[in-house]
Amino acid sequence: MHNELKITDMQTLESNKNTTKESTDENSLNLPDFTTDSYKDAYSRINAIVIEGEQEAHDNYISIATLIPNELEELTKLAKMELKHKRGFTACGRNLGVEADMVFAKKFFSKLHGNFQIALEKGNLTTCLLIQAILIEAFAISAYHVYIRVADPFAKKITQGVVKDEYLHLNYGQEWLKENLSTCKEELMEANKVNLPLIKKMLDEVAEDASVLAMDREELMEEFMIAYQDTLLEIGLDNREIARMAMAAIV
Ligand code: PL3
Ligand code: FE2
Ligand code: FE2
Repeated sequence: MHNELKITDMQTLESNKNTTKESTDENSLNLPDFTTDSYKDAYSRINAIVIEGEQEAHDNYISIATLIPNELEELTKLAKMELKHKRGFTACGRNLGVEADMVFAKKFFSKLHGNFQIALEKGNLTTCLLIQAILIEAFAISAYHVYIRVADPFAKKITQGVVKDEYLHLNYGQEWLKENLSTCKEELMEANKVNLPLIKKMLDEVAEDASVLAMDREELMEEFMIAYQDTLLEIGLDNREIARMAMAAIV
């Protein structure tokens, strides 16, 4: 119950923030030219990353269900949303006449994908949830928020729908980790230490292409840290623990 309220509050906050930002952008006509070769070239990689990310997210929720069989129905629901997201972003690329560079995207996710697979094999549910439901979802949320402000009208509408779902996914992981914090804290910290630096690396890797789409690197980092820290606070970690975890990104 408390949880549902929280989602609503967050969305209200976020959408308020977006409205302000968006109207500023539109007023100043600050949107990029979506038809240039340089825009399309950058979009072919960014779009592929998002498509691959949504597909892997689907696969990861299905995999997580093998570790929590009594959550199969809920996790299948989350997984299905990811395929819908994938279809949405595929349409965004098609709409701009861009072919997604899927080879690039597979490589982009490979390290994180590998770590998820190892955790899955070992039955390390906490690590799987941290990677997919916290780190990847917070990354997606930050990217989509920034993208919505500078997207073409077609993609903007689709991304607005998607980002709402991503909060449900983040929330799913958050609630499980909150309920099990006493037994999963150590694994959570360790998994974070290994995987947060990968997210930071991925953000650095995508920054140049993102800037061609008028997405600012600092803004991406800021949005990521907001989603990440909020979630850790909800899980029940204190400020010192959160600071320690966040520090893993800079060392
Ligand atoms: C989980 O539901 C989805 C995971 C996707 C990961 C997305 C990473 C985003 C990288 C930066 C992309 C900017 C957004 C552009 C959208 C076409
Ligand atoms: Fe998604
Ligand atoms: Fe998601």
